[in-house]
Amino acid sequence: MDRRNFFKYAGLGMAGVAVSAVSKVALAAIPEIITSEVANTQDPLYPGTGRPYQPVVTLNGWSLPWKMNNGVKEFHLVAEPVVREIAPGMKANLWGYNGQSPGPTIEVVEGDRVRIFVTNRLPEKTSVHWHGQRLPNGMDGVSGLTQPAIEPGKTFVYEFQAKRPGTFMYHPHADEMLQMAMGMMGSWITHPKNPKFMPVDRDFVFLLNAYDIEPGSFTPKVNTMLDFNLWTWNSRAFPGIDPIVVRKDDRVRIRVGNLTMTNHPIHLHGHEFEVTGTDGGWVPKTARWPEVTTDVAVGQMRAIEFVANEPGDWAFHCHKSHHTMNAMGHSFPTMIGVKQGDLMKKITNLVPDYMPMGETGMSEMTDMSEMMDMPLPKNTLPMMMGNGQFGSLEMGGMFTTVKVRDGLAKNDYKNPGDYKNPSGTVAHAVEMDLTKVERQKPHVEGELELNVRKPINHSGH
Ligand SMILES: [Cu+2]
Repeated sequence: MDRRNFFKYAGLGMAGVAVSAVSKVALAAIPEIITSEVANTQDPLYPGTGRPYQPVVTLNGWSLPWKMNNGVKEFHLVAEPVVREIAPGMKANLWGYNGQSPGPTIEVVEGDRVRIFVTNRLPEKTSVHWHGQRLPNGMDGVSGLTQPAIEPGKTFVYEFQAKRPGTFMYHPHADEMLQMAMGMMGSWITHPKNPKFMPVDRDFVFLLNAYDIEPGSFTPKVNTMLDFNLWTWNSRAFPGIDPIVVRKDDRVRIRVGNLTMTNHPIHLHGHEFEVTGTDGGWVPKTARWPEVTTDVAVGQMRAIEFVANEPGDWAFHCHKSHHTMNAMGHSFPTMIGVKQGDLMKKITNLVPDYMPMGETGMSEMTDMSEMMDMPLPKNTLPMMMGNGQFGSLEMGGMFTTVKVRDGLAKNDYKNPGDYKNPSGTVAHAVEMDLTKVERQKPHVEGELELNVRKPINHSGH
């Protein structure tokens, strides 16, 4: 795509994407660098050149425009430090591509000859591995093994044919634990040559990623192996994750790739889906079975498909419950049923930071932070946040909604707001004459021992 065509796209909803100033002399032969500063979901990028395909929508992201050069699709990725918002109220110093983490989605068609320029603006060397692709060994992007690393300030070029249609990822294979912990990754879609192969009405893609950022700081701890405290989709935590908006009766595909260090059982409410694609390609119809949860293991891709025939705001989330929590305190002691009474006043006289919590459950945490009784450290997110039309969702992290609505336009991905439930279809309180609630008394052995813990201690996540 040339610059003129790109601006044509800009008028079609690619707002927020900008061509950055690059020396035209130095880079005369290679595509301009296109970057985005915003982290909201952009409209799909319909191909203006090359073979036709049905584009994907990147959740909280966008697709990278290309330039055709003698029949070769040319892209330009720039590895660079970026400042990203994880959710309103929290920013992070990450590394990514073209202004974003994850980088922009690359979309090509089966059989396309693809040339990708990779410029390194990081303070250390890098490489790009094209996860899942069939390609010549020397294009596989494993620094040291298949190529020399790309030194800071240098540009390398990768070239191969996109042989197999499907869902792929890209990420560094140089200092990869650090570089992925800093957010370097992106999605890659190879569309089938025949646009009528397994057609869907809406096709979404995102990557599962995770960060360990101490409340009050901005840079991920890069040596964390398992105890991450921010579980994100495309580097966003709920309520920073956009809803997946679909029209009633649309056939919907959602492609998920996992570049965290643990598995994620991804769960959809209100519908059954089938896993139609894996890293290995498309699943034949006879080999599919219905699911409402699919586990996406580390380094795997899954494409799920369903017909969105039930209107509503349906929860869509990782089913590991601590992955739908944000940074605050996973290390609190369980206080359910521990009578605290006016103990708090007495203790705060001695230990000003002490805050008892969780006597009736964790919900009171959300209520407390709302009442501003609980000031958060700077630059972090409440453990559970996000409000719906019926109150607090008590969720964070890997959570969003699939919003199924009647009568949306074909290309309308705008948030339609809260679902208006038909009358008589919402769970509600009933008035009944029942005896007073009697709970079993908890079993307590011996004397209670009091351990004072401060909620701002975040070690051991
Ligand atoms: Cu998870």
